[in-house]
Amino acid sequence: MTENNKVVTRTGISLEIALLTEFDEWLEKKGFPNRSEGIRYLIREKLDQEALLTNPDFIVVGSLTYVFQHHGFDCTLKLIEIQHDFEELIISTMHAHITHDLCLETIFLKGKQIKIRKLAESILALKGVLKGQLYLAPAD
Ligand code: NI
Repeated sequence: MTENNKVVTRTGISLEIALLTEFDEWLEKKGFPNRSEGIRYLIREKLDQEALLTNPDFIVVGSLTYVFQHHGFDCTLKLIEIQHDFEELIISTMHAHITHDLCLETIFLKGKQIKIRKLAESILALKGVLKGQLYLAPAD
């Protein structure tokens, strides 16, 4: 952390009353103690998101969670094959049998975002994978 990360400065912003009211309601709902914390959070989120979207080599951590049918489509075998193809990105995998037909799996990931997105696309496009979601965050 550089010295600049510790220095706090004040700034003022102008907002329409309606937008500020909406923002205050959001802060209340989310449990932020004050506007500064909420604004800091939103700026950080937006900057991280931009960095994620614009730099393919950005190192991220994340998880891919999906529900799949283990019967038919060779889904289980294909999932294992794909996971081995991308083994350098995978920290661990958790599997739960949620019904007789359905499984829930979460893969914990770390690596270049472009590669992780490719892995996620390969898995979510598989026949038998019913739904899924990728979550990414900066690694540092
Ligand atoms: Ni299962």
